[in-house]
Amino acid sequence: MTLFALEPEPAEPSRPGPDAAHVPGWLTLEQQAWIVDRFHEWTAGPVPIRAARVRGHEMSVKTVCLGWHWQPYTYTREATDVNGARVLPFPEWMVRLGRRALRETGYADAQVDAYTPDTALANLYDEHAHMGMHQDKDERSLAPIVSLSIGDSCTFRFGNTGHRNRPYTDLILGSGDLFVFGGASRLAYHGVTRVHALTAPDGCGIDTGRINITMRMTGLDG
Ligand code: MD6
Ligand code: FE
Repeated sequence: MTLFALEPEPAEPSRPGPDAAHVPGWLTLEQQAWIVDRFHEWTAGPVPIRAARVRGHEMSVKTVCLGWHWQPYTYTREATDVNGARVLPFPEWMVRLGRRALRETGYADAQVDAYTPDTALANLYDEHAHMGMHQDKDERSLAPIVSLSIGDSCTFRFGNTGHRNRPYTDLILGSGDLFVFGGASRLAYHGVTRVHALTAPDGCGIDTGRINITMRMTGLDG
């Protein structure tokens, strides 16, 4: 037996839909903990983390944004529904990470090179939070979305592009997992049905709760 037998297997992506990929354990614990440190900087930043209001109801998930501020149905540079401050810039390291995510899930070189995400939504879930089935369609660009999860695992429901009902696939997004949504899956309905409390691994940087970061290309300029 070599030492390699003791190393975790490099996870194979699973493909729950066309141009969609799930890579369990894509980030190391050290990378996860480093990103959690960045998350705390973002929430201390000019725009505090907040629950967005959708049709008059507060979401159970709290969100802080980078690059562009998302509020239901629009992106702006200033967080006009929070405190009016301009959001933090989109970090260069996240552009590189997004390109690596596309490369490692089989996207063609031209798509990898063209990928320049300019907004990230960092969501914080407590054990009771969830996200209803939705499409991500506030972006003008249909470039892929790259999703990173840290902390407690969740049940992620990945559906179809037509409507929010079956057929869908329920999968577990655990700490360090990568999920990429592009091409024919870019407008698939999806949601988070539940968070699995007390499942965050030691060393990931968060004891309880779940952080999900989605980077996107808005297709906006200015
Ligand atoms: C979440 N994610 O995982 C919520 N959207 O907490 C999303 O809504 C999402 O993970 C588009 C692509 C990937 C995602
Ligand atoms: Fe989404």
